[in-house]
Amino acid sequence: MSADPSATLLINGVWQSGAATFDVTDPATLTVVAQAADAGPQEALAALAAADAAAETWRRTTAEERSAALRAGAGRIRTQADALAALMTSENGKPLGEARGEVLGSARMLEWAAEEARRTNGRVAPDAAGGPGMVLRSPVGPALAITPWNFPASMLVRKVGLALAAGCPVIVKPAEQTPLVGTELVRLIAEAGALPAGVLQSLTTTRPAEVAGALLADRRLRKVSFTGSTEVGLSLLASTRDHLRRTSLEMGGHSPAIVFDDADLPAAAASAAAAKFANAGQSCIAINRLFVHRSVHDEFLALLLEKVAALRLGHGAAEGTTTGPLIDFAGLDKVERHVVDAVKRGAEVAAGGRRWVPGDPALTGAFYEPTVLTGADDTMLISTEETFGPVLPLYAFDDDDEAIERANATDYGLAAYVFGSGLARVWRAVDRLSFGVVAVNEAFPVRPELPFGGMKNSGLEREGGSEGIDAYLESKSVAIKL
Ligand code: TXE
Repeated sequence: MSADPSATLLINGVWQSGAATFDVTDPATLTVVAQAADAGPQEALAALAAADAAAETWRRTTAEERSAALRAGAGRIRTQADALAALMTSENGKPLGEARGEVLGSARMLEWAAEEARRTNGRVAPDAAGGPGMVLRSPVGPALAITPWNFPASMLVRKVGLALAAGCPVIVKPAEQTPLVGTELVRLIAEAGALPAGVLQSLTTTRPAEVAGALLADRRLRKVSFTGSTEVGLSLLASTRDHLRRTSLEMGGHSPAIVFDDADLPAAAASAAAAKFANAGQSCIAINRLFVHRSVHDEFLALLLEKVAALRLGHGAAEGTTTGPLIDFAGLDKVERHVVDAVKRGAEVAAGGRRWVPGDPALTGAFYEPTVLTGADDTMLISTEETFGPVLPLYAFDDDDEAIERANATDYGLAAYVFGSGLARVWRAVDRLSFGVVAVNEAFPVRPELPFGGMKNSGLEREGGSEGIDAYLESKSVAIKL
């Protein structure tokens, strides 16, 4: 990066500050921690021209060279993990330990992409009509990666790794709330891998619709990969009406968890708490609806409440903090609305249920107490909409089919969780749940080796696994007559 810390635009190999800047704030204290460059359509089109010019060079780079570049980037991320985590906490608010875990997870994803870079080979089909057929695979071309604020490192690195591994230049557009760690990751990956100008670029902006709009209107952009709200995701898909292009969407979820009566209850309670309250519940795979078999409901609840009582709100950088603030007050209002609605309709607050009032007057951010509700029913707002906050409603169920049916009763289909020990019973649930990712007795089902993505309104395409790289490759069939 240049000496100017607000030079957060990387365009054609040069770090630039752009015509204007914007403030980046610490969501725990609402103080300004840095400035970032505010790109507009002009910078976006300059980046696209550079990506287009670099596409052939990057495509011709050998798979082995691309793999080595990505591995070098992963190594650099590992050595800088503490600094990257601190940067993430300063703009996102999550506890340092979680931030560090995310950074190291990002390095693992990049290492996976480095391996996959060497496996983009096609295949030879058997002879027909006098000769063999061949399937060649080639990069789709310049890609745009639009990423959210909740996992500002892993979402960005996953897209960058898979795009570069496939041979596509990529322009990243990090969320306006969290431009710093994304920009630093771009710098580390570009430098460590000695990437040619235009292969990896970054655009920070407060005008995402204008910046993305300029790129989407241009047919040189061949791929868009987006993680964020359903509304924006669908608008990106609509933009392909005039310029058909490959589109990957990951648009949130409304994850159910089912706790069978033969589950290891202490382990299930610990996993459920972890899968709900990490990142203050602001995760697309956070458990939003927890179905517990009626015969173990009270015992499970007591175990869960012990875990929740151990959570500590505070500044993410403070020792002992397990739960930071929500990203902003709009997020807090939604959480509050959902809890008030649930209580009005008969749910009971078993823990939390209100804004947190910190002892430290510097903590002016949007804090909400980790909350557990019991007696929830399927009509409450909390049951029908993604809350995106630290609220866990419990629903009692009597038989397995009922639990599975209620779990599937959502337009989302990203992640689901099953806790139980009887293989046949667990397997039946896994088979019948309509979700792209199913966690069995596991709190964190994201692994580089596994495709990640949703069914139904949760998205299109997958990231991770060999499917992740397929999303950046075209196939070309060659029919040969000898
Ligand atoms: O998302 P946005 P927001 C859900 C969650 C959350 C809600 C709103 O429920 O409460 O969405 O969050 C860029 N064209 N998730 O407002 O606006 C934006 O700059 C192109 C789920 O933060 O979708 C950012 O980089 N891009 C989720 C990214 O889109 C646009 C993660 C996400 O922002 C754009 C985050 C436009 N018109 C929120 N408008 C998950 N799946 O984990 C915005 N952006």
